[in-house]
This record gives sequence, structure tokens and C-alpha cells, in this order.
Amino acid sequence: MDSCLRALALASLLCIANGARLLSSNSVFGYKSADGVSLRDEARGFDNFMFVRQWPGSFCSKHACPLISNRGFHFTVHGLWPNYKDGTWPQFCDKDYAFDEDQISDLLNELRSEWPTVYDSYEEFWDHEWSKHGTCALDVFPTEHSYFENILELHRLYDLAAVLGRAGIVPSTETVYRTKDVANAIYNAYGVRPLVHCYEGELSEIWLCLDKE
Ligand code: U2P
Repeated sequence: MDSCLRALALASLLCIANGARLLSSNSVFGYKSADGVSLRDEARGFDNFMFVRQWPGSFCSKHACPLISNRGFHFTVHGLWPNYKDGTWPQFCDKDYAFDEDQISDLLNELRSEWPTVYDSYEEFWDHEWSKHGTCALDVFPTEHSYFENILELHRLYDLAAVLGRAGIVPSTETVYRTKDVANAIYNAYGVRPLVHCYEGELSEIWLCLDKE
């Protein structure tokens, strides 16, 4: 279990880039929000994305999670977050571009299974992720639909369960895996170091840095 905590101390984080070119490095402890910036103030744009997947099983073994199927034994999307190299990030960049579920009606079935919330409202979760992060990525994803659609595609492309499965790391309530082995399996597949986060000593999230392309 302490191996899980040790993973948070990973000093460097490299981005998945076109042609496997490795980009920047950031310290996970450096993260803080650049509160209240508007898109206009952020003319410099952002530097890369943090692609965050969750493993709801750890949280949902202790909480009700009414919308999570299969006991949460499935990697799901938390979000795709624009980030700056200095470890800060923009948020809530366009308060006029409100989340509208009708814009993504063709994606809802997949979103419900691949981007569910551990709480009790899908819409609140998607609204939050769009308003906080999606509105800061309009130069890459100019519409709400393109943001959600592309994230689902990235989720299929970077299939964590497949990568871990190939390294013999499979869902279990009994086997304990070393965080180092989880991180190495992902590093061997993609050539970048992920951040592995835990909830009360169990896997909660895997963060991958992606470049803007
Ligand atoms: O890590 C705790 C919460 O901080 C927000 N976060 C963290 C790193 C980052 O690069 N960007 C960012 O927004 C996340 O908040 P949320 O999107 O869940 O509101 C993260 O859960």
C-alpha cells in the first residue's frame, strides 16, 4: 500500500507526443489553479493536457456509487485538463459557453458507461468537467461535442486495462500490485511516466500527460 503512496512522489511527468516525442516535465506537487482566468486573458494558451482516468472500484467499495456498473472494476474517464508547464492550469475560461446535454445526445450511451460519476448525477459531472476544463481547450476542441467525442476516442486509444493486462496486472480484490509495476507497464507501452494516485491505499486514478496535438 505504501508503494501506492510513493508513486505520488514521482518527480517527472513526460507527455505523450506525436511520434513519441517526449515533452515537458512537471512536479505533481506543483499543481495549483490559476483561478478566475478568462480565455481572453489566456492568449498564451496552455501547454499540454492531463488525461485523467479513474478506477471507481476503490472508492465504490466504500460508497454507494449508484451509477457505477460492474463494481467499478473498469477504468473510466475523469477528464482532460489543459495545463501549463509551470504546474498551474486555467479553469472556467468561458462562462458564456454553458454545458448543454442536447449537444452530445449521440454520445450519451458511451458517456454513461465510460464517463460515469461516482456520485449521483451524470449531467452535473459532465457540466463541471466541460465548464472547468473544456472551455479552456477551445483552441483544440472548438465545440462541446468535439471535446467529449475526442476524449472518448482517446480513452479507447489509450486502453489502460489492455496495457496492464498484458503486463499481468488484472483486476482483483486480493492480489496487491506494486505501484512501480503499474507505472512501468504504462511506461513500457507509451514511453511516458504516468502519475498513479490512490484512495485510502488503493488505486484511484491514472494521469497521463498528452501534448496538444
Ligand atoms: O487533484 C485534485 C483536483 O484538482 C483539479 N485539478 C488537478 C490538477 C490539474 O492539472 N487540474 C485540475 O483541475 C481536479 O479538479 P476537478 O476537475 O475534479 O474539479 C482534481 O480532481
